Amino acid sequence: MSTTLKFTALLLALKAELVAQPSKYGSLWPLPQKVQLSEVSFKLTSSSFRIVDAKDSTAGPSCSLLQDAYRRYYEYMFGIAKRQQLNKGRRTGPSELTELQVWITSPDSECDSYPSLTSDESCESLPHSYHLHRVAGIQLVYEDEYGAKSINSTTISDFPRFAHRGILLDSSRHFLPIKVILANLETMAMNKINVFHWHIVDDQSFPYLSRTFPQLSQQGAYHPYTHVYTPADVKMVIEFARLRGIRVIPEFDTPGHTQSWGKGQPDLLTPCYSGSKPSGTFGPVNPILNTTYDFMSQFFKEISAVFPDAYVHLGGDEVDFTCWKSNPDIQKFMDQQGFGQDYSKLESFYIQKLLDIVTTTEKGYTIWQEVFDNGVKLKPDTVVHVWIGGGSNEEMGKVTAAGYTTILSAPWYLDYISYAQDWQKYYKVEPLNFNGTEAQKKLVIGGEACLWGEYVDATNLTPRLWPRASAVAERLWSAKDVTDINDAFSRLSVHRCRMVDRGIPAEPLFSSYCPHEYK
Ligand code: CP6
Repeated sequence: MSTTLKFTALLLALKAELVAQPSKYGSLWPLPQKVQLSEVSFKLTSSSFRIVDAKDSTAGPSCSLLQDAYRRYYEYMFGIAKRQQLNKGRRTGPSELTELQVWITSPDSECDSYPSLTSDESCESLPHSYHLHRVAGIQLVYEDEYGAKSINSTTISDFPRFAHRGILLDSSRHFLPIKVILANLETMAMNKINVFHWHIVDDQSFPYLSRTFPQLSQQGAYHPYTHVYTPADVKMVIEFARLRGIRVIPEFDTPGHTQSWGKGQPDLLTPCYSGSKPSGTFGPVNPILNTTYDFMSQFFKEISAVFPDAYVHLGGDEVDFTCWKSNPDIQKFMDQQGFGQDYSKLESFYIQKLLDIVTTTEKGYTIWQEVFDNGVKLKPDTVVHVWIGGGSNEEMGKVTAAGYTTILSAPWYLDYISYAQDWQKYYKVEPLNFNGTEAQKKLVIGGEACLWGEYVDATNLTPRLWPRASAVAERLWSAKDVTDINDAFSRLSVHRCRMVDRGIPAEPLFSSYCPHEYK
């Protein structure tokens, strides 16, 4: 193609992107399952408006999760500063909305529990008794040019299409300060993302401070004090997430991706050989030593106590066989076991033993797809995480045909960037677009956007993630037929400005402006 031709094509592409009609759904994101708008509007003022427990609510003042949420949502609506300006004596006008009654119908006991795969995330909102659910209610509030706030009477009936809507953050390639993690949990809640997949350790560093094996982070973290997550840090992340309906699923990836583990745990990794001598380098976890499994038992016993979610992610991806092949002790073991030269059998041998260990901790587990591909025997409730091959619909067919629950990440690698509106590519993915029965499709519990950390740290994580991950959030929450890309562009543009307003540096979708930018 000639340069001029290319240039014309680019200009055409840019022109085609300039479509910004306001959506009749304003800035709702992700779009609720059912929305009935009306023209009837009410004024909202910080001095008169209150969020209160409805008379018959099963959750009351003792539910700190809920009271905390009321306070947060009030702040989203009016800001912190305005809270001081209480104006008790003022009479309220006839078209003023003074109360949001929140009527919780699930058992009160759920208030102190952790969110789970089976948590009820549905909600109804009725005019006059606005039923606040996480974000939708707040998104209906709009401002006039003087900053006065109103809300239109709206009926919403909402529930998620998929139960598992996650984001993977990688705190090993670069350490992510707690502040950054919390800010992104807050943003996940704004987007109804309900799983934080914490890829906490990897080859490059081991920032998790283990009580049982403190030498792992002492030796394996980038810095033993400043670049670690202490037990108190981890607790804070889990509680911050819980209050926002977000599960924290930690990933401790083995037997590959474990270079940093070897620094503080001698003999855990396989010594690689150069000819007949150890070369001084190490490979994956050593699968032929009993000490390996003693270590894993103790380690995962701790992990299962520290992380309350019913699942842990055990990794199992990208195991490089070169080092195992070089090691004479491993070769001998392969012969004894009758594995021949099939190193995926050795990998399966390891994973099988690991899964048995983790089963004794009463946790469910998630594994990357290679573990399934290698034919490892899995518990029926194992979640298989599909990440290879962009579209990857074939793999989804295979995994679900074998009866396993699955989550999709292959089309949602947000660490890849391009000079384009790539959110549209993520938005257009249809997770159930594979050949299979209805029963198979039911096994797809959701998906995750992955932000691997090689090129990402505290300086650029947030704008790289948002609003691109918002596209994935709507795909996983909203109805299957919510596919209008122009309507999505319009709503997402405003949603992105809402994130910016709340201090989250979400990047722009395209040439545009936000009303509050220069405040
Ligand atoms: N780290 C770990 C990674 C990746 C995986 N696991 C990865 C592989 C390929 C791409 C992006 C990320 N960086 N532990 C694979 C699940 Cl393209």
